[in-house]
Amino acid sequence: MSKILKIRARQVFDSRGIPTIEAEVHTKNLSASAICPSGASTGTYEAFEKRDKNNKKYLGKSVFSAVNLVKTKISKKLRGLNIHDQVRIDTTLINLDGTRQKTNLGANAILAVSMAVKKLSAKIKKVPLYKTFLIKDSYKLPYPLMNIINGGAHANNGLRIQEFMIRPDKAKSFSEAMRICFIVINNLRDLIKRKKLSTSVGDEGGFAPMINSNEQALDLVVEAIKKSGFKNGKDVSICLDVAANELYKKNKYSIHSKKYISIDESIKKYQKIINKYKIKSIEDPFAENDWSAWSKIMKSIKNVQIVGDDLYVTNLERLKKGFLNNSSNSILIKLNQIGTVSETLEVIKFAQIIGYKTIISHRSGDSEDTFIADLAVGTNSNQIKTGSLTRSERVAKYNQLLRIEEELGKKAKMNKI
Ligand code: 2PG
Ligand code: MG
Repeated sequence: MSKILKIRARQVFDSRGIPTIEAEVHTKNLSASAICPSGASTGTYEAFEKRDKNNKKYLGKSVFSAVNLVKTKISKKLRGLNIHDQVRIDTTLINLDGTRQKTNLGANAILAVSMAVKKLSAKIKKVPLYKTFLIKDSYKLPYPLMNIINGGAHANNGLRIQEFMIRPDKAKSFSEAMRICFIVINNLRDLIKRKKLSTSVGDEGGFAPMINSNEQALDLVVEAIKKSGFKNGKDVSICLDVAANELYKKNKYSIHSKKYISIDESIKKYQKIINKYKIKSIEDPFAENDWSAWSKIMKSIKNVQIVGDDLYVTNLERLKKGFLNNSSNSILIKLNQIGTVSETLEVIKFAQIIGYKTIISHRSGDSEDTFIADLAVGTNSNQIKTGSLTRSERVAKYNQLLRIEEELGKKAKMNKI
């Protein structure tokens, strides 16, 4: 048994230049560290992110109090525990905090420690991280959902939908999936250039041209897929994250234009773009509390992956409610929405039992930490959403998946979409 000796922590920065926390867990001879990510379009029911609201030196965004809690209270409490007993460690953290949304210690403090513990346990056992989650053999690689045009809260271009993604459905291997996305993205860059629009990128590495209609963005993506020699809806599919929390007011939505319209009208418009652009997946089509809208869209739209992100916030209780309500057929998984590795794994297990697709996701504020790449393989998750093929914090996850693919060699199989 290897016992936890101490835990260090420090304030570092995420990919948006905003402070975040890095925890470093030590046993006698070894240590491992992890960095907590952070979202922009967050759900109300997410676990609490602790920031020093009154510290004006960092515009209220520093995380020094969370860092201190790790170095003092958390380090003291976990000292002596078996590094390989992740459930006991996470339960100790949950109890030490004692609140529903982890408001005392902050989910950022707790998660950084929880992830670092997991990494150190793997390091001590001398096994790759992906081999320490749920799957013991037959590892499968996830299909990438690449966010190639950024809008909503991730860009300032006026696009209502937050993420326009591509998924290389026909790829036979992960490296082939990367190649397909690479070609489409390069063609998209040329198209945007030719239209004399900016090729600068948003928070998740996708282009953020100054256009403001969803259809304009969708036309660009379709054209890029075609120009690359692929068939839209067959070789490559278009997937969306609407992030509808941001587009909701008094039972109405402004998803398709600036005008707020009813749920029924919104569904009709969804149906139209699904048919026209052969869209295969829609995340957060409606707001986090609008359960009836979710079951309505599930009833009226078939053969489309409906993904709950802000709806579930990687929370087992909310997932159970969604299952009973027939809200979706898929769930987005974000570690920091719930705050510990163990709780995240519980949610993934349950989702897979009820037949939901699991999609492991980054946050818009992310880092060089590649934990989620291993998590996706180690849980046989169907897809991974981690931005475009630009910005190192996004590419780092894809590169880690390429390493895992290489290590698995002939055994590396793609998952079901
Ligand atoms: C989302 C995420 C990640 P954020 O809505 O799915 O793409 O965005 O991290 O800003 O919540
Ligand atoms: Mg989302």
